[in-house]
Amino acid sequence: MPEFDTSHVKNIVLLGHAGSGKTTLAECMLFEAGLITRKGSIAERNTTGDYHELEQERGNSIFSKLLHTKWRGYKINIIDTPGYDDFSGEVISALRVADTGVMLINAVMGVEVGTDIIWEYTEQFKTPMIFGVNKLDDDNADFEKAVREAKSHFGSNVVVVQYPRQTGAGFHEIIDVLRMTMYHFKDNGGKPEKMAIPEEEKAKAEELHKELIEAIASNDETLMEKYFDKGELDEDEMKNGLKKAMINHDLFPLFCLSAERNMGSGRLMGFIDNVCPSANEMPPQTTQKGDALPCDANGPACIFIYKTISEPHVGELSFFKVYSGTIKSGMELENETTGVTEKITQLFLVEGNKRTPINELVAGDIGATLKLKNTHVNNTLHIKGKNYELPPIVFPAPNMTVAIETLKKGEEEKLSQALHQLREEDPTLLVEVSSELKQTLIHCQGDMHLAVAKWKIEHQHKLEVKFTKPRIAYRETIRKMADANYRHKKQSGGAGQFGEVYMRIEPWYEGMPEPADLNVRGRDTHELEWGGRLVFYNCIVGGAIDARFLPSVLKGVMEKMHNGPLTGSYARDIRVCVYDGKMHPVDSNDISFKIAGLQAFRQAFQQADPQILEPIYQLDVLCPDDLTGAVMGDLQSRRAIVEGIDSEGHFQKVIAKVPLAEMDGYSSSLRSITQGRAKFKMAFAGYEPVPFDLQRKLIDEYSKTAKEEFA
Ligand SMILES: Nc1nc2c(ncn2[C@@H]2O[C@H](COP(=O)(O)OP(=O)(O)O)[C@@H](O)[C@H]2O)c(=O)[nH]1
Ligand SMILES: [Mg+2]
Repeated sequence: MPEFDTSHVKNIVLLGHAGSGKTTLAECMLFEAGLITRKGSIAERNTTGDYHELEQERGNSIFSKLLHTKWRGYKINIIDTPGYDDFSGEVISALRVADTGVMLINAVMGVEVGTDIIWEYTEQFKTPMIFGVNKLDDDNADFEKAVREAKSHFGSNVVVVQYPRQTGAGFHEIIDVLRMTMYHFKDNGGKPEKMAIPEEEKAKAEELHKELIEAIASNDETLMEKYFDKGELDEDEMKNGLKKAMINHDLFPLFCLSAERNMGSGRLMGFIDNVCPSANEMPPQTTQKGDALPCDANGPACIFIYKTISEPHVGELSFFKVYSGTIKSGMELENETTGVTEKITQLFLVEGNKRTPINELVAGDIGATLKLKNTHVNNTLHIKGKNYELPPIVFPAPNMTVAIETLKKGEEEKLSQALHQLREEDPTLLVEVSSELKQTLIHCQGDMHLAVAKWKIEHQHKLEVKFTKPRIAYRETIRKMADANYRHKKQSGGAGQFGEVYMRIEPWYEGMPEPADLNVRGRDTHELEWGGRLVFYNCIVGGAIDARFLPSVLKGVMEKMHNGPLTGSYARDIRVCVYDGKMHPVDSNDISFKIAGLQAFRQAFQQADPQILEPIYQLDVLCPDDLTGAVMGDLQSRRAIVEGIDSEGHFQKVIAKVPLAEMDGYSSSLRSITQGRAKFKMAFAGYEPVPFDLQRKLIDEYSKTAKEEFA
């Protein structure tokens, strides 16, 4: 028998801006439940959550951590998450499997940008949410302001369940307006003493109690009737009403905490046990095919992998949630995504970096197994004979790209293995080996994310690397029509070479008319793998060149399209008409016509008002109102075109088009201009001509480095 059945398992995710106290609160929850005998702290670098060497070095969370606690007959799985937007992939995957979010608000700071950003994700998942106003022991804490801001940012559905009698050093009492009780804590927190609400607080407590009841009743007709009849709801009615409203994302109860002084976490856990939904009280998960998969321990076994780690002192683990059935060690499961059968040899309960073997896990629970060979994040595994596939976690697109290389030569293969491993653990980090740019690129979320990748490569893979600027994938094209002819002739001993080609080139565009003065005898359209087209016309009259030489001419043109005449970049959107030429009865051959084709094309290109194109990105920057000026000023220095400003929630959204070449280091520079209060998204928009000066500069740089292909 499992120790906890499905309805006694609660999955919560701790959320909030960095520094709001999530990791400290998790530590309280473990300590209060007696799972750890000493409460660790961030200052002493010994919390259960922030066990990773790098987290202890930096003093804040970077990875999401699975922990669990037991409170009054319930198991609470806790996923502690990092607060910085660079690590939002960890938050999103945690939200995918959690059934309730606990959002901490720092009572000193109020609602911060991280709170807002994370809130957006919780809205996508419609996760039932609780607020915890933390750090009420701080002398600068302002509870009323935190509540005001929470209501203004997240709506009047934020309802106060508790308020502090006093904040700052004197924070010892929490007044609970659901239970109409006061909790009094000793200096070092722990189990509070329950007391009657003192006379001078009664009016305020009554008023908040009424507000809470009305909020609950207004979301439920039956309760509304009862409330009208009796003028009151009892505790069970309130709990049930709250549970329903939380599941529907209609009410967000707010609690009081001092995680540092260990006050308030017991009551919060009691509320999680009794009011927050278990997985089987949430709407059933639907498969990709649209079938509902009820969260039932007796159903067919089905799990979803939400995270993988590979750490020296912890091992290689895959974390999963059981969506249906009961998973037992030794079970064989089919991976719907990769098609392989995997044996679950060991199941674990996880406590930060400690793992305890267990025999089984029921539907709704979260646990880990030794990393399965062909199983990755986002895979669904199920018993034989089913075809369940659960919707994948959609990770955020990258915001920043750098090129990476090893300091020592000959370690390329080791680097590629290290990057493969990094990618396996972190789906928000993308690796691209670009044959065009001849660079290995890392696409990531921001500079902090990159620093973590570098740390892992250096410490876990023992490789020294450096990051460099990624080259820009320029394109070349032409802006007017030009003609050229080229005769290739070589007659030095042995067999000679001869080929002559006349060619016209023009900018190609959709729907362009056929050439009026040429006799078109054949046409090929080549969709170029790097974008755009090459359209190749045979307009030869009177058999001036044999048709069998035309593929060689095309080959020569294509070679130059690959390696554009201006900067060696790919060329695009050109129509080539070959309309005349000469052959030699003996010396003409494929190579001669390829060379003639290439050189004629190169000459024509230079005459055709050639233009370098650069990649342009659509950029959206979200920032608070007071920062739009600074954000736009900075964008102007990057050749950006600001297209408008919109408001989005509590943010202003600056919308711009900006050349990729100007976006190097944008992540850190935006962070420093806005003190981390802004975020941005970028997406490729298209190619645009570079300004004249830049074109000159690029051509000069290229001509210094380019070697002539033909002596
Ligand atoms: N005064 C006070 N400090 C706290 C409280 N909770 C956390 N802290 C401190 O705030 C800092 C950030 O806490 P941490 O748990 O790492 O926050 P996280 O980034 O949300 O995980 C640490 O220095 C904690 O010691 C609290 O209730 N009161
Ligand atoms: Mg933390």
